[in-house]
Amino acid sequence: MSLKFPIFNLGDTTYGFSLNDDETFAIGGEYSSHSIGNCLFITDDQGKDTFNFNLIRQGLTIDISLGGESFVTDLEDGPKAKLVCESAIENVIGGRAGDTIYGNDFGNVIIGGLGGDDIWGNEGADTFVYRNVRQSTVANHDTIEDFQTGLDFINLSRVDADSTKHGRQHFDFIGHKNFSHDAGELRLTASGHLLGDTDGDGHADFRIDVVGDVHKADLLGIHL
Ligand SMILES: [Ca+2]
Ligand SMILES: [Ca+2]
Ligand SMILES: [Ca+2]
Ligand SMILES: [Ca+2]
Repeated sequence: MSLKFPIFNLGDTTYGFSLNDDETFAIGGEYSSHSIGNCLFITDDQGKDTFNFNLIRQGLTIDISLGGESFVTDLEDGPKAKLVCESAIENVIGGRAGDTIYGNDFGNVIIGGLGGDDIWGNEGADTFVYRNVRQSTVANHDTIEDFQTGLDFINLSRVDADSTKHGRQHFDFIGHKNFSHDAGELRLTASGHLLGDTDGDGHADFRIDVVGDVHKADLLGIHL
């Protein structure tokens, strides 16, 4: 039994989701509904649209491909509700725990959020956006599973790379060199680990694992 709940929206729409008392998905804000059964279909062919899960504290599987399903992955009895994409959603903001995120064939903007996220951009020119170093720490790092150099980007322009100075500083990219105890250095290991030292102690505080070739030209918002 699933409830069909089509929503047609012109323009750029952000769909925000939260969990209600029954731990089922509910759409927040003006789309709020607490009577959703176990399945919510999103139909939205217009504009650049975003699924925003940043209020969700449980791990999610998020799939914005056509027919893709999104649901909380760590509920004890399995997903009690899910979202189904019936048309193009362009962008994703993940939840606060470790999520598995699948983009679609369009160019997507994907923010994994807190937690160690496994992210696939799929086809199209995708941009993986980081807003602070807490989004991908050494202990809980993201993995970008299908990076395409020259097509996809990792955008670090909003990250404060130096915790020893006021305001926001961009990372200084040092290639394959070792850290020199200078806060704000970003290095790339031979195995595709992007490592950032934000406090200058010579140890990484920020880490993104990238599967596939990645070069400095693929990184936005850093000093080369
Ligand atoms: Ca894509
Ligand atoms: Ca996350
Ligand atoms: Ca993350
Ligand atoms: Ca700073």
